[in-house]
Amino acid sequence: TVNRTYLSVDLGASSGRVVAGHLDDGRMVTEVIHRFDNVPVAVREGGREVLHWNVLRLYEGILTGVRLAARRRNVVSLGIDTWAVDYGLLDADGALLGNPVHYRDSRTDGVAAEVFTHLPAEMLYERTGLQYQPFNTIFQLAAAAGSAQLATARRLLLLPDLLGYWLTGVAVAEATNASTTGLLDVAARGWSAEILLALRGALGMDLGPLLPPVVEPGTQIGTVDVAGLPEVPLVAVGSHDTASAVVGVPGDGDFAYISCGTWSLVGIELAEPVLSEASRDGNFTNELGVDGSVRYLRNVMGLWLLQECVREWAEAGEEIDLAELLAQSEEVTALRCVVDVDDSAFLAPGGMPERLAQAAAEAGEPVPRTRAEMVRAILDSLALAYRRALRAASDLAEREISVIHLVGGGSRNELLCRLTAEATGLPVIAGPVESTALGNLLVQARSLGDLGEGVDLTGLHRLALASAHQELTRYEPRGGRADWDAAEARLR
Ligand code: LFR
Repeated sequence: TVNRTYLSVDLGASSGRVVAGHLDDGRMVTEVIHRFDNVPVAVREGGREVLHWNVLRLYEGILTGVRLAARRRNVVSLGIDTWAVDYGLLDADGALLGNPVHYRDSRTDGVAAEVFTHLPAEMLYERTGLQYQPFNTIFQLAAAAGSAQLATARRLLLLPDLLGYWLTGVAVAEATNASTTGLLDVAARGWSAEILLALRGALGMDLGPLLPPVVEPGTQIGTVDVAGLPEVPLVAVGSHDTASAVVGVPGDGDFAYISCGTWSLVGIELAEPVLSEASRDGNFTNELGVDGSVRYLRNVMGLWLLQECVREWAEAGEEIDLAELLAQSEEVTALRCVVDVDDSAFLAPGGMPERLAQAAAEAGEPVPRTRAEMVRAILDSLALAYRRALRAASDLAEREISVIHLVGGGSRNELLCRLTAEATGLPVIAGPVESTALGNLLVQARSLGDLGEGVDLTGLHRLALASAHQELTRYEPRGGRADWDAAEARLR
């Protein structure tokens, strides 16, 4: 099977990639075939500019990557994952109605509070297990209630499912991503009739007919049917990028994970959801994972804060060398300034250095004076937020955590990894960088029968370890926790 190549498509908030994988001696060997930028575009709609994804550009990047791979390899399957919650609407002819809206667009401002007056937050959490985020699909749809597009729509497809529909003509809703909509019953792993009915009553939105059947990861959705592309099965993977990233964690036993990219998703893998009041208060989510598992985690604002600062500085015409900036930030006094990175004030794009400075001032913290101090404040604050989230996950789910796996692009950030080990008092194993692609590829290989019989989720994690062990770095916790305790107390 050396020549059998699986292709993963992974779209992140700032870039997309097509990664090829093949099995060799019990390992998934990966190669990045094609990378392309993901640049959102603001376009006027009536009175205001709305932030959109450039979805055709993304689709074109996918086509290019698949063509490149097929020229050089024997491609046998394809799987797609992207960020969560966002969707496209199709009309009765199957044509896309408008460009999908970016979850960071302000159309959802104030909408959740309105929805909660009809569908209480407690009821929603009990059914869906989903964290509160202002951009959850349910709130985006409520913001779009009464729009011409929604009135015309006959199908609602989350982004990976939309791209999959374009490739195969088959419309489904993959379960892990559907669990981020706020419309899915977490126990039944299917659409919640109760929530759909309540929405119809309260907002006059009849979403039921728009929603395609839910499929679990591993299902073969259909065959790619696009001129010039190989006619291979499209496999439903954990189409929520975080679900694939968690499959790609090289963990064993009592591990926690931090999937660190634009967001940091901090949590553990569970067999059953935790739907307690305390869990809702802690804003922990029970998003679905592969093989019936639950991803019990919290969204931490992540490297978005750093990316936005760097973007802002670069746009002001400065030469920004991130490696140098990180090296300088190592020299800054530790925990000089910390802010609450989970503040939703940081969600929207633009003006990040000013917003961070303002948050520091309001919290009575010394405002960073240099770029290096700003970067250090971000990394210290992230590590503090990871520590808070992991403690809460452990308490709420009553589970021990003995090691942290930090995967994704952030695993390259040595300072962040070291600070995370220090803040939590736990060893941090960093890598792989492309855990999402790895998790995506492993689910495809298993679906095609290439992993043999009986490989469960634990087995997938072992394969992830076998595949990635050479690129893993271990950070031991050093120093006392007292400084971190004090910083945490300051934030409270
Ligand atoms: C990470 C991620 C998170 C989700 C956020 C928005 O890429 O998918 O899991 O909460 O993006 O979709």
